[in-house]
Order: sequence, then C-alpha cells, then structure tokens
Amino acid sequence: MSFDSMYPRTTSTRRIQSLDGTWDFTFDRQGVGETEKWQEVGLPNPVDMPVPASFSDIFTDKESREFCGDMWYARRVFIPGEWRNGNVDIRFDAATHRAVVYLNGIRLVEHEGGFTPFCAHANDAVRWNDWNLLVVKVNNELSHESLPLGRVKELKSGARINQPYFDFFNYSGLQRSVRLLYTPSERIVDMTVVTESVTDGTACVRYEIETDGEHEVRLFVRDADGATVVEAKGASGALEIENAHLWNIQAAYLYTFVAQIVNGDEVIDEYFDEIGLRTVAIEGRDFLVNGHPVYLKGFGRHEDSPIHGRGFDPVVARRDFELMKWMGCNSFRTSHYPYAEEELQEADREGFLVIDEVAAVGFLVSTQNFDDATKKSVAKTLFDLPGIEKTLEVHEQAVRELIDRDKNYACVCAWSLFNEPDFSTDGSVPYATQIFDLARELDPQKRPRSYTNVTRCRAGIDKCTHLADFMMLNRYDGWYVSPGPEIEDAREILVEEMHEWEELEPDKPFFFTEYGCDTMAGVHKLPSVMWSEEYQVEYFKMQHEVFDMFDWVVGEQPWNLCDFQTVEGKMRVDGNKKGAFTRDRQPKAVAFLLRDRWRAKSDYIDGFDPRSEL
Ligand code: GCB
Repeated sequence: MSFDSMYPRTTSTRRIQSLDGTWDFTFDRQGVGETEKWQEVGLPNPVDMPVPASFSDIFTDKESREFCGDMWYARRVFIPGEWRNGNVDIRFDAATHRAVVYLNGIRLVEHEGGFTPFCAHANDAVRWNDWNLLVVKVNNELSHESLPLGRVKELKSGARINQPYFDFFNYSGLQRSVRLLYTPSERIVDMTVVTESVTDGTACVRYEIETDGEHEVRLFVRDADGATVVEAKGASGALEIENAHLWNIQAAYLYTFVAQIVNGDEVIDEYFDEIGLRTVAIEGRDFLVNGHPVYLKGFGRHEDSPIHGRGFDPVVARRDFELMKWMGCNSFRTSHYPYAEEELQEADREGFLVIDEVAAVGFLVSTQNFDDATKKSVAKTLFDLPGIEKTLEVHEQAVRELIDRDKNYACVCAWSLFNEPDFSTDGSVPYATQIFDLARELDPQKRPRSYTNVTRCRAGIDKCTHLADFMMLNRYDGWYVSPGPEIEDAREILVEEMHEWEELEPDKPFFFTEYGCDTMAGVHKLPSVMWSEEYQVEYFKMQHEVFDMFDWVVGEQPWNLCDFQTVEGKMRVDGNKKGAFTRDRQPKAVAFLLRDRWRAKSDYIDGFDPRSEL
C-alpha cells in the first residue's frame, strides 16, 4: 500500500474534510482549457455538477450524454492554517478515466486509470487559512492504451464519440468521493497484514508498517469489543493471536489493527484498518477458506444505477447487499473494474468473498465483444497487434494499484486479471505471463489468480489456461449459442465442452463466472420464448443441471445481479437485460429460482458452519 492507496481515516493525528457536493463543471469541446487558464481563473459559464456522480444521465441532450474528451471540474476549498506543519493531500477515490489536478493554478498530479485512488500532494500550492481554487481536468477517451479498451470515432459532423470494446456504458467523471486529508509531517505510508496460518485456534499473522521517518513504530490489535489482544513493537514482525475469531463466509469478524509512530509517550501518527483473519488456498480441485472447501454463489455485478450511472451510491450498494443476502449469495465478482472501497468494506463486514477484477476488459479485436465472442477464432488477436507493449504497461500499473489498494481485505479471495481476453494465439502468452507473474509478486497474501475464459476460446483453444490457478468460464450456450428452441443442443454443447475440460485441466477448481440470458421483466409467454421470464427460468435450470454433473464446478455467478446500461445497439434494449433483478432492483421470476437453489446449498462443501462457532 502506498499512502495514496490507504483508505482515509480520521485518527488522533489525522483529519479529513469531505469535498463531495456541488462542483462547477464544463465540457471543453475545443480543448482550450489550459490555454485559457481555467486552472487559474476557474471555469467559464459552468453548470452545477454533483460529486460523486457520472455526468451522462444528468443531462437531457444527447451530445452531453455522449460527450467524449476533456471535462473540467472546479470548486473552492478552505484549507485550515493549523495544517501548515503537516501534509495536505487531496484524495480522489477515482477519476474516470484520467485526470490532471491543479490547485491555485499549480499542476499537482496527473493520473491514468479510472477505478483506483490517487492523491494530489498540495502543500506547495496551498494558501493557508484561506480559500483555494481546486480545478480538475478529467478525460474519458477510450483507446488501446486505456483500461478498459475502446476507441474514439469521429462522426461526419466532426463530433467524436467513444466506442467501447465492452458491454457497459462508458460512464465517467468524478464518480467516487474526493477528500482533503491532513496527516502529520512524519507519517505511516503503508500497512500490510497477512494471516500466515491458523493452528489450534492460534492465528499467526505477519505485519509490515512503512513510515517516511525514523521514529519507533508500535502496533495494537484490538478485538471487536475494543480490547487489545496483542501489542508489538517494530515496523514489521510476526504476531500470534490466541483463540482467534476467524473471518468466515457469512460469519465475518474484524480486528482493528492500530499502527502508531511514537516518540516516547508522544503519538506522532496513528492509522488503523479493520482486518479479518483468514487463509485462502487452492488444493487440488478445492477452493479453501480457512482450510474448508467452499462453493461460490453470487453474481457478476456492475456499479450502475439510474441517473447516478457509475457514481458511487451507498444506498444502491446497500440494497444490492440486501438482495444478495436474500438470495443466499456468498460472493460476487467486481466485473469489470475495481469497485469503490466502501463495497469491499461492506463485503468484509458481511462475510462475502470477492473476486477482484482489474479493468482489463475489451481484449477482443472487435467493437462489441459480447457479440463477437461467440464466433470462431481469428488469425490475429489484440495481443498480436503493434503497440501492445503500451497496453501492457497500462495494465501492469492497473494491477499494481489494484493490489496495493485491496491487499488487506479479507473478502478479496482471488484476482481476476482479464475479462474475456482472446488467448487463442501464441502472441498472448508472453503478455499474460507478465501480468500473472506481477500479481504473484505483488500480492503479500499470494491469492489465487485467474481470468474469465470467453466462449471463443473454449476448451482446447485457449493458450493461457496453464497460468490460471483456477478456471473461470463465461458461457452463453442457450443464449448467444443455440438459443430458444435449440436449447437442448446448447446443453449438449456445454456438456461436451465440460468433458473436454475434465481432460485438459484435471487439477483445477472451476467457477462459472458468467451465464445468463436477456429478459424483459414482465414479458410472460407459454410456451416460453427468448426474452420472456419463463425462458430465463428454463435456461437457468438447464445450466444448473449441467453444473451439478461435475463436482469440480465449485462456483456459480450468473450474469448479472441487475439489468444495467450499455452502449446503444441492435442487441440491447435500453441496456443489458440479463439481470435477475431490474435496474431499479426488483426481482424477475429467476430470482426466486436462484434463491431456492442457493439457500439449500451450504457455503462450505464439507458442511462446516462457522455461525455455530460465533
Ligand atoms: C460477456 C461480458 C459481459 C457482457 C455479457 C453479455 O461475456 O463479459 O461484459 O455484458 O457477456 O451480456 O453479453
């Protein structure tokens, strides 16, 4: 963790001032912001823009909704004089997809990547005990050098639009919180906690605290009642926590790790994090949590809701957890980008497992991968194109920032390093190897790594399966392949493929990380037809019958928890309708089927019930 990745917390030595609320906003259609010195004088004719939010669905005209290019945000910030002797940083939980930050006209920082946090260190630009002008230029253009991937298309009128290589709307802007942070001049800049093992109720934990000074470091571990259970001196070391309350699925327990820099009795800096003690591992065909084999039940999701777009909304996030709990879920995948930190904190508290995905989506040579994904393999993949080294650099940085941010969360049980890459040519192997090696090197917990395998790269075609510690399959047999009246053919295709995997990868656990079919809530048909609620139910029954034939399938996460917004297109009716719930979070018939199935299926395959131990 670097300072930028540490979730902001108020402590005896740290202060936070929220910068959420109404900002000035304007599109920079001519690209003149810098030359006209908007960073110094503020924005011309701004409109009000709430932060956090995506800008697109607030506007009533198409041009604004589809805007592609630079957009500027500005607001005034009062910075207290008593903070002069410490560090002042402006923390952006995310700026999609890239940003340049100015304070009082001085350029502080630039950041690439729309789903991970960064800080603008502000001391040299601050007017103390006074109002300061904070200006941010955000850009939302997609390219082969952005994650996710896409391109910009110029229309005959000269207008430019984004063309995503992925199936979700390219929402952008300041979509997560912005905060002003005060920390002391000598400070904690990193904290890492790893549960090495748990034996006879004693957890062996390794920790490391990084500071930017020379003073002594202390660590206190407090239990949920606030009692100190262990104390340690030194910036790193091993701890033993006796009678440890482990973090388990649907039976979460979080300790508070308090780190301090001290000088005698004086506390120079203090930081804390809430951390669950648990191990994750793969053994043969089992995915183990605390040594017990688990079955993942849950969804691929999106951060997406009406009007807010991808703007983080704690109300929607909470509703999603309630829906998932109602269904008996125990997990989700952060498809297709790192979610807001608050989502992971909630998962930590609720005892959900999270497959944490980097925004590496769009790795098919097509503009709409969900369509093209089902077609046969091509001679050249994206990995064979010139310029792919630049994509790799951006991808590596995104993996660094993801792991740096999320390494301590107990809920994060695995890394998803790509969504549906076309791994059908040899050209993909060196690229993928580099990403997999990097994740292994960076993760202090050495969590299992994988990627979602796309239909086009079915068993036998994909050249990179040897890199994955477990397999994740995205399959749409019965929807994109052999749909409707051909559904029994779809079953056969899927079963046949599973037999092939059985031969090819006999030592790995498999999860289905996507399967589903578009369904318009309220459309009922007897007999069923595609898009009706009845067809969705039949499709899911067929899929589950296939999964249950193979005991090495140890997870199912249908696509998607809710309907969500996408680009306009022939395949989409105001968005993707594969949700078990509508976009306003009400159930379709299939939600009840999934609920019955999942509530009857225990989280731990060996019958272990951690709730009985609480
Ligand atoms: C996929 C993609 C996902 C799409 C989905 C679909 O394979 O991973 O982003 O939304 O298919 O519905 O087509």
